[in-house]
Amino acid sequence: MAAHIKPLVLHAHATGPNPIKIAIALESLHVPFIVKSWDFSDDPNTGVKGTTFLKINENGRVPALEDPNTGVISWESGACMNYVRRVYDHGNSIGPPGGSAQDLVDFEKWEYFLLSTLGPMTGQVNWFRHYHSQKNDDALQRYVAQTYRCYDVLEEQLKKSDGNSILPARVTAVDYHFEPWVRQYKFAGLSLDNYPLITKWLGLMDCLEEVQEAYCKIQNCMKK
Ligand SMILES: N[C@@H](CCC(=O)N[C@@H](CS)C(=O)NCC(=O)O)C(=O)O
Repeated sequence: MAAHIKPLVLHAHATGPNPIKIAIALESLHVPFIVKSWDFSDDPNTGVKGTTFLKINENGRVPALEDPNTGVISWESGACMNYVRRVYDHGNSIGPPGGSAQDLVDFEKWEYFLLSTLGPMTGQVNWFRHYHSQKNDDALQRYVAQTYRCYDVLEEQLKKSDGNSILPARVTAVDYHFEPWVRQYKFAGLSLDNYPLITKWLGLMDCLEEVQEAYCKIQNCMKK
């Protein structure tokens, strides 16, 4: 990517999976960016629910992405990802591999499946397992079952590429959306024992340079 691009600002959190997707995409496209770290509090200066951050994203969640080259501010990881693709993926290296109406829908359906279903179900598992103030086993079991149901759907889809990528043709931004959420399976108390293709896919994803660089950048930032 051309050196004249001013670094974008990715607003992130130490462990939250949603900002990592955007870091992976930016790394993949060689778009320069810096990471600004927030906590989940309402502290006016450091928290996503504080006055400073709410001026960037009134929904009080990361990621948010500021682009000084265009003046555009995006939030919601799906909107951030699609902004990055529209503005910086000139060669369509991470977008839909084909141009037919079906190709575009195939890209979007898997993207939305992660954004609306696998991600939120896993998030609820994490919430009821680790953070909810009272034990609520019914809720936990409900979200565990829903997340495994999503894993079943993903495992089936991965048969089309023998576990190499979610869309059969090649790795795309869809894989970037899924990676940080599936990577959390152990933290969520889940098992991949019944999912050999998800296991293979996750191993391949973790070897990608853009994935390694993205985690490294976010973690380095957090150490500062
Ligand atoms: N649908 C949003 C979800 C964003 C989200 O929930 N981000 C988490 C971090 S991964 C967050 O900011 N949580 C703060 C909180 O729950 O207070 C997206 O895809 O960007």
